Amino acid sequence: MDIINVDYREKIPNNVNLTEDRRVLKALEGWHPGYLDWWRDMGPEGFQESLVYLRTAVSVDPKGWAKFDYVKMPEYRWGILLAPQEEGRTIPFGRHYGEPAWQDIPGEYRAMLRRLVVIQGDTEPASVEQQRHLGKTAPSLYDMRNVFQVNVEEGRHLWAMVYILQKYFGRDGREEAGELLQRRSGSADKPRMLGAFNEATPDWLSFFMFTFFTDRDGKMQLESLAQSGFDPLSRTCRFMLTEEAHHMFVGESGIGRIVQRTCEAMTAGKTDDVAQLRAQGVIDLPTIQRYLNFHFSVTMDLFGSDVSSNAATFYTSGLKGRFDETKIDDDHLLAGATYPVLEIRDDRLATSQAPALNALNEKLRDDFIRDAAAGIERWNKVIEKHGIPFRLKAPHKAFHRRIGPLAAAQIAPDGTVVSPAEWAANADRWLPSTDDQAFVASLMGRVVEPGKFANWIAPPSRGVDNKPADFEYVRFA
Ligand code: BYC
Ligand code: FE
Ligand code: FE
Repeated sequence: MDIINVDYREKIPNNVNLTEDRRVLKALEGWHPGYLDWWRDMGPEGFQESLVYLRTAVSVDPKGWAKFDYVKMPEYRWGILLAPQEEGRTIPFGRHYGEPAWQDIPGEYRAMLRRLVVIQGDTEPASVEQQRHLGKTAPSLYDMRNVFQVNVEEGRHLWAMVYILQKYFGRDGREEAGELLQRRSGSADKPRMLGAFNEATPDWLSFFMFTFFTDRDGKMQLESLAQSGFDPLSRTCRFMLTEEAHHMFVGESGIGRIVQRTCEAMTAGKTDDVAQLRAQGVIDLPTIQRYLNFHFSVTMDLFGSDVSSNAATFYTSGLKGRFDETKIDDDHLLAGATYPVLEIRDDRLATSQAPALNALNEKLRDDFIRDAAAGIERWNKVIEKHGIPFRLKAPHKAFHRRIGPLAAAQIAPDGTVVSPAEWAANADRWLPSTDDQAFVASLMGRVVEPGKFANWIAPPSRGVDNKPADFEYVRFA
């Protein structure tokens, strides 16, 4: 089979020659019904029979890999697509630097790699579970289609990890693949593995913040795993990244449109009075800032502890590299190198130098912050254009942490260590209050007329797949 174009007549579309890999095909076919049960139980509630205008990956050619059509989501073709194998690819970092990339997993690294793949895999269905009620309150058909697009692609990302588990990890892999369908976001007894994926995504402001920040952790982690010496993982992550770009677009443009609408109301009414703006049914900028603070901080935690021996081992072993590894000009071993990390000294944040190998989580967190900052500045451009003296801002990376040494203190958005009493007195200014949440919830109501948008969000500048503004992105059953 052609590596670039995918045969869609097959039950599981793929470019990994599944028809000739009977063992893996059988394992995947055995897993498929459970996946569909999970999708029906935990996927978008109330829209399983609707026709949704979705893109499906039909190739891994960067110039044209997707086709758009109306699909019922349970009939979506979740395929297994790996970026083409690079002739002569070598391991770009760690103690195996320069050796040919592995087509199979070295025995001594199996357990570690399995853990990385399971953690990656676990986040994908978790996000679908978190977003399952959003269709009911979509601000337009365009937005409804976008959340469903994100959902089916996160479903495909789960397939991508399950393929790796079933092909390369034998019985253990099959067990892990089963368990990925058992855990549930927010469950008390079988929660998802990482913190942010057990938080609720109850409204569209949260959804857009999630896709802007948390899907961007997905991007950074996938970029790091795309460097892996284990070539099949690298290739699968490289293709996932093409889809990831759309998820972050949904978040960035979604918040941008909310900010736009709020600024229009502020300009028209010549006011920044929160009560007045809320009475007009738009989301005031300070509330947007508090949601930003929350999603930024839970995403900070996803990078793990600032100093981590796991991270050092993943790197040295050649399993997980750095963001842009091949573009960095150093020894790719980090021998003797150091990296600044934060600690709390005399009730203040202070910097100390850690071995760079152990500080790889912190480095990726910093890379993420730079990547996110550019998007935040694009939101600020909208505010600036309206002549409004307010700027959105990422909080300090130490703010509101639950993971790593900074979790031991209470830290304000500006990075000041505060007492529990000060925290309690200010928490409602720094994070969404119950009042904010109730207000945002009160705005959520479904808008289904083609071309119409809820009052709190501006229309997008262009449609999906160049469709006109009043295109019927979802047809209800
Ligand atoms: N919550 O040594 P440490 C995506 C655990 S998102 C709960 O610092 P390490 C997506 C940690 O597991 C990308 N637990 O950890 C986005 C460890 O547990 P054990 C997902 C946490 O290993 C949107 C212990 O604490 N992919 O794709 O250096 C929609 C000690 O920590 C958390 C990946 O993350 C947390 N936040 O780093 C859909 C890539 N943080 O071993 C999808 C794969 C840490 O003591 N994962 N812990 O039981 C990794 O690279 C690493 O596992 C981590 C953690 C960076 C997550
Ligand atoms: Fe994903
Ligand atoms: Fe994503």
